[in-house]
Amino acid sequence: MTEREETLDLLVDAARRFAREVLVPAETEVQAEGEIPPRVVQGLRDLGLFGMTIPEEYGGLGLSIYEEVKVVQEICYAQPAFRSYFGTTNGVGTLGIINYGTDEQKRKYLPKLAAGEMLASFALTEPDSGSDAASLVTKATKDGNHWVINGAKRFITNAIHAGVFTVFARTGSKDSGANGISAFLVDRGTPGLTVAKPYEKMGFAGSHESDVTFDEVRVPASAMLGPDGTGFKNAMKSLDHARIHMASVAVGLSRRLLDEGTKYAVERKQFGQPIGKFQMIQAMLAESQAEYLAAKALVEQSARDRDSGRKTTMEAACSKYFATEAAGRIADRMLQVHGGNGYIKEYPIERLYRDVRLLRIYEGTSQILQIITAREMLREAGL
Ligand code: COS
Repeated sequence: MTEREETLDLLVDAARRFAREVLVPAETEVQAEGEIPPRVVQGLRDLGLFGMTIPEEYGGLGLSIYEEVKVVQEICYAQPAFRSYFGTTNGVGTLGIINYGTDEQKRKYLPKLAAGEMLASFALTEPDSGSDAASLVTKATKDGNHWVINGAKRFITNAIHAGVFTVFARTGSKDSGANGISAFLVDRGTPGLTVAKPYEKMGFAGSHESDVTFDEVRVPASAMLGPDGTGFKNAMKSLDHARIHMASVAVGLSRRLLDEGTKYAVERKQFGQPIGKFQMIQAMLAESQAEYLAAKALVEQSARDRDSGRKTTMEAACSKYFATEAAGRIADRMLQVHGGNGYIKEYPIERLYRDVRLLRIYEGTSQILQIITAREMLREAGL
């Protein structure tokens, strides 16, 4: 075993213990309060999780994607809102800075983000631009040595906490499509930037998603991230990485769902014996276990492929599609194993079932991921 593998083992083990000993016991408190308690946030900081993907020279852990998905699976044994708190800082909110940032931009933001002193948000989605990301209408207009941003963003995770937003805005003409979009780093507190009250959602209590509006928001030319017109590619590249991460969220949660279902099948007695003795319950457990193992293998292999430098747009789309759809089926079966008890709030399965529903929607719906997969396949075949 290399030194790096040993270090990863230690981190994975620490994440596993933290999830089981601190996060899972805090779940009901988070449901009641709608907030991640400060002691938990500090624990996430102490583990270095805000800087997982940030290079070591900027204070992060500099994990490979394979290493990242191993850690995320462990953390997501607990409800996924805990991961959301540090997720945007590791994922879409920061990957653009790592991939496209100037030295100055990296030095300004990455050390604070890695330490968890500042959170990052990714502002792509708009009220009329969701799956069709290239249709966004938020506009950035050049004014001397500044850009002036006007528009509205929707469902921005961690917006109420973020110190910096990666904002995608149109710098080209109205009909410039994907190549007329640029990315900007906009600091919290910039005049004209307003964050609305978080939405009330079906699940994911403790994770906050808000609308963000830009009313004549002036940023210096140095706030542009990457060259003019490269914002869409920047966003897609970040999503290629983030979708593998998100697939590992589904794998971690699937493990938890399976453990809850199996435990219940052992404890619950009907017809004079534990329900786990019945073959119909066993079939639900076995089918779910097979899907969990398949999703885990796919996600870890996709991460290794991306680490090797290959373009993994298709693998990322397949991973998120398969792992999140499987997690949905596993949640449904494990709730069924619980019978009526699965439908009441006393058992964690009720809220995990609601949480898992979002995974098939955000960072690319299952249908968009199928389109991306088929497009890549057909392109390779010459269409
Ligand atoms: N990596 C790098 N570049 C990419 C890319 C990727 N994964 N995907 C697309 N591009 C490039 C293309 O190569 C093209 O560049 P050229 O014009 O130089 O050839 C450009 O970006 C436009 O690509 P495309 O024509 O594929 O754009 P579409 O509008 O057809 O994109 C999809 C459609 C569905 C891929 C895109 O809109 C998408 O991913 N939507 C989902 C958005 C999403 O996940 N939202 C969730 C909220 S964000 S948390």
